Amino acid sequence: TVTQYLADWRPYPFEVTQTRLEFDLAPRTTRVRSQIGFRRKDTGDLVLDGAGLKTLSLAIDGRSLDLGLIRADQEKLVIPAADLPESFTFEAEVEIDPEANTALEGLYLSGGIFCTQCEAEGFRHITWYPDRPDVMAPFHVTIRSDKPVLLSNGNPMSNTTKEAVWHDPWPKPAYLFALVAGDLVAISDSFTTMSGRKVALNVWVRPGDQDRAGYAMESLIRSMKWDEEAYGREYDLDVFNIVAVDDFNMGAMENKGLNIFNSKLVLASAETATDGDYERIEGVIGHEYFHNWTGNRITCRDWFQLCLKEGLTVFRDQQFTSDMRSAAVKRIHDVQTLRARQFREDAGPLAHPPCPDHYQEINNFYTATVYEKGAEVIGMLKRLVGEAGYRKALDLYFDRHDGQACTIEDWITVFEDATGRDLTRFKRWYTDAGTPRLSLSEEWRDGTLTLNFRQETVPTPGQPDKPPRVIPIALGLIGPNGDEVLPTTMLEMTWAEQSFRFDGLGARPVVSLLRGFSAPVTVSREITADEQALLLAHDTDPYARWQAGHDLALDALIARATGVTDGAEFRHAIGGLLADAESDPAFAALCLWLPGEEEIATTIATRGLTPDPDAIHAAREALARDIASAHEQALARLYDAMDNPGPYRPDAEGGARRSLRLACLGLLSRIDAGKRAGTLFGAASNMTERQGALECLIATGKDGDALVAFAQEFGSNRLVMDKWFMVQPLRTAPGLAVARARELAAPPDFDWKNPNRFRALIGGLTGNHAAFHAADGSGYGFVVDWLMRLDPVNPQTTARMCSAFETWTRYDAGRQAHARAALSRLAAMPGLSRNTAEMVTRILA
Ligand code: B3K
Ligand code: ZN
Repeated sequence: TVTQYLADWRPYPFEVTQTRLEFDLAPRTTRVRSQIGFRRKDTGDLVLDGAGLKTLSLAIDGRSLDLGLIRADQEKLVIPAADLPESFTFEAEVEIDPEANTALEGLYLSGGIFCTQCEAEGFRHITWYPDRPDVMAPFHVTIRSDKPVLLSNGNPMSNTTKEAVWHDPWPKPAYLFALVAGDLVAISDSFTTMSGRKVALNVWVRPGDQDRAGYAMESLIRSMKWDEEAYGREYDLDVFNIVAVDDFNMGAMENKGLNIFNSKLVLASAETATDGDYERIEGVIGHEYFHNWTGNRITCRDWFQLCLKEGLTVFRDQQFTSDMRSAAVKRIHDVQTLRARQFREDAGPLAHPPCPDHYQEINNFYTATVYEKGAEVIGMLKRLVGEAGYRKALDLYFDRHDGQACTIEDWITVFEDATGRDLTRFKRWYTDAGTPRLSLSEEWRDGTLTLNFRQETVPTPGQPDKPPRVIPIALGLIGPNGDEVLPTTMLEMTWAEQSFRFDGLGARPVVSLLRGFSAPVTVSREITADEQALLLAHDTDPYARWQAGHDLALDALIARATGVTDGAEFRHAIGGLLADAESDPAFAALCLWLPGEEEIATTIATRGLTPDPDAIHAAREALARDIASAHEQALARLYDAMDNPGPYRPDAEGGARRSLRLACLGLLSRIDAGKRAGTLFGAASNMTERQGALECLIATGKDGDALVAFAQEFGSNRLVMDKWFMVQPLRTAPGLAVARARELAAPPDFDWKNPNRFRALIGGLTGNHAAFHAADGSGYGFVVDWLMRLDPVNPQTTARMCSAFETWTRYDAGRQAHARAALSRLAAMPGLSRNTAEMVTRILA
């Protein structure tokens, strides 16, 4: 395996003036003819990438080239500089086999639909090309096929039966190329941009799925409007196409003018999709659309800069969702995801900075760190330069870099130039891995509160030294009577230790720390349960309020799991919360969902102890039961009050009521033997409540009839059946879950080559903390068996799922031995893909 280093990046010595492609599609033998115009910019050979191609002919300006120039082992074609004029046309004819392409990279078939996935390095599976993001060119594409709908990037030029021609005038790198050919139908609409251009919009789905594509279309229109209003960015082609396919390695892809989506992020109806599904659809439609400016018009110079487009585009989709729904709820959700996925990554063997400087397989770096931490870093930048500074910087970014392939360095420079700030030290957030730990100690004397902060980041793989970072600390002060005595104030910490003083205070206040989660750090501070309860009751910052309740719950759970005391304070605090729940159902729901077992384990590990998955599970169950018994009446009353009469609407208000209802149901199920869940499962007319009730029934072991009924009703809908495959391993009591997963994995229903189905079942089990980490190693063994089966078929999805093991060293010796044995078995598999090999090696290192 070859490691790629940022330090080795060199500009490509040629410019591509025009790319012409002709496809004759056939499942086993697709012909691709290319004509690529090159112009020399610098000295050097012409090096092209190609992988798994059957090359039929190569030529320069019509002169045939010797096929011996192909270095198949390196997946390169090298044409010596001496054989090349200043400007020339390179031509190739190759044959590829889409049907055999189970890796879903390049051109492949998904249920009879030809489609492509080229990011990061898929285009080299289609034809010979400089497959790197800094080589940009306009594309001219001809597709010949019997399929009725033939699509590519850009604008349609001509479209006769069996042949379509597309032209994309905007220079783009090959990773943004896309082609689709299939028996598809569209729901169509249009959008008039702010300068008055009318754009045709289509969402293409399989015949029969049209009635579930409406929400995707509405989301697209909202995204286009929002990007004009919030960023002044307008769409730039005559058409915008979205296509839904069933087999896809991730969520969706921002190909220029032709976004390709995993069908689960397009198709939704009240009966088949949950509130969470709707919110994700809106967010991802937005995300891919926003890439048109942040990713496509301005792209990345190399893949080390991936977070230039991903961090920024995630940040933009987060802003979009907060504007469309509830900003407070969105922020809390984002913090939850960041902690669950990114902090965990940052604390283990896979830790890497948002801007890594080396990799073996770039597809392994589409991570929570590059995406979610990349977005947090932009949030901090925005806090530091302020709303107006941010807007100015972004305008300059689009102005200065439109049409270019850029670096993080360019991005930071734009902020420096627009605001006059020196951001040299801030850049560490991009280059340093690890989550800083922020400690606070307080001194109180004569009306003066002194806050002493310390920051520290523990070493991560390859980065032993961690200099201090610039940390924006937003805080407020809450007086003992609940009044806010200091509104949100932004402190800027730049040193390892730093103190801040607040004078003239009457009584000692409680610090509402890290408001809005102003920096991605962990916090350690002395705070009593009473002070947390005060913040939970009175903090004016919704995130900080929620965090106070959450910390109270976490402390209660950890005390139980490690055998200390019980969480009486949290139980009491819940009482106050329930009394006031109807005024803000979304907030109450967020507080009622107890911290998950994985988060409890992480927190215990951070405190230097060894988490015991069984004890954690038992503690969480016991606390939930206690809360349910102590507040049964209030919970039951709220559960009834949060009924949603009238037609289902996937908006924030309805979603808030349903999530509170389900949070109450989850607690009540622990003491009513699943009675309410059974009733709701039978009566609910929307999937949110349906699935919520089903999960409760599975957890209480009362699921037999419901699962049969569910499968009968939805057996022919693969997206809904993915839920059926997911909730069983996820919610079954830990002692029974592995056996259940094994049963579900038996043929013929487990269509494991479909990534959604594989992730549903195997990912469902890895999400069941105490089951995956079963003391006898059965969870690890089962998962590795399946990873070994999938790897030869689909390396990308296999490699991603290896991250389930990234926490293995924090458990006890017995579990570690089982995990090591399972991982070693995977590592030793003959023919292991480069993707999975890199992941396992890093995890075992
Ligand atoms: N850019 C794609 C992800 C491509 C992943 C390649 N393994 C989707 C997105 O982030 O919008
Ligand atoms: Zn993206």
